[in-house]
Amino acid sequence: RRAAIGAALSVGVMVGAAGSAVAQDRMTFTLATAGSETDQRSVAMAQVFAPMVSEFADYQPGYNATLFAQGTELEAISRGNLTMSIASAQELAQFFPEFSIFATGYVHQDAAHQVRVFNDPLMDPFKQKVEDELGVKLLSVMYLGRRHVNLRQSREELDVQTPADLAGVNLRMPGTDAWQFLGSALGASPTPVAFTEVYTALSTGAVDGQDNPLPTVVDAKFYEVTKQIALTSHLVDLNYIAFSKETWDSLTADQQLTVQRAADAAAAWGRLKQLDKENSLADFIRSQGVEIYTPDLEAFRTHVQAQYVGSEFAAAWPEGVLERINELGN
Ligand code: KDO
Repeated sequence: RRAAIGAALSVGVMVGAAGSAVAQDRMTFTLATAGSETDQRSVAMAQVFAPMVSEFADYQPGYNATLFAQGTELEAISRGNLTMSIASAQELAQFFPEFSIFATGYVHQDAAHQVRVFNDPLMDPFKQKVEDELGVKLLSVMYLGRRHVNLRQSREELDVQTPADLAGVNLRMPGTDAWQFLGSALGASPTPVAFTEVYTALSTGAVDGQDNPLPTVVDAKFYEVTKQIALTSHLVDLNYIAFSKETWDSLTADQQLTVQRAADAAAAWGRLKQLDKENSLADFIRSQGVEIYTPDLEAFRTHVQAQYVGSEFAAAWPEGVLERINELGN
């Protein structure tokens, strides 16, 4: 009986919102990502998010940056041309420099730490600002994984133990300031290349290497065009499920709750899948002729962290936030 009343009420709301006697038009949630269809975040959205919102919305993903170029998605949402994206902290830092704290090397410790940080009140002013000034709601945090240095050179040609070993290495990093800074902080010479161009850049030798988590190395087949991975774990990388505030405001309270739950469920499902892949893919990559080894992590951590101290990035971090993030760690 409760359910029947609930259904009647929501039909009533829909009729009211549509301003006519017929049921409200279905909505379309369009998502743009540079990721592939088989990327676990894409799979999570298609298999978990989409069915959960299917009562009132059709989910329409555009993969491989076919809808919008990598890094332009947030602006597209802001302008009302896109509903959703899988946004990075580095992209948000283009608008709000303080977001670089979440894009800084060796800050997040693992997937669980990312979730604790995202759900902590420390995030509230960050989320609020993005909502107020960009018209974008950050619904949930997705796990991309531990980024490592993946090179064309064999280990015999270049054994990466410390940042000094990356001197002069032309390392592809995504194209924003925060990413490029991280590349320099690792000791390399960073070059911006869009994700969809990385395979070609590696195969032609336009770059010496790239950095991404193991599941991405497999999904994008970077193992075909590289010879080694130094497990630097320099960034435990995340993405936010970004959603148009305008679309959000047009939803009923019930629909908002459903969208929020669907985003959280997709993020949780994708996180487990990605962690699982991360833990099991090394053997496959090795079988493809790529050497995987652990460099001097202390040397990398110390060097990378030292580059951020006193940097223009650190100057934008609100007081106490780094300390709070560290408190939420292990
Ligand atoms: C990349 O360009 O290396 C990166 O991993 C950056 C991430 O923030 C994310 O956007 C990702 O690409 C794309 O979704 C493709 O996997």
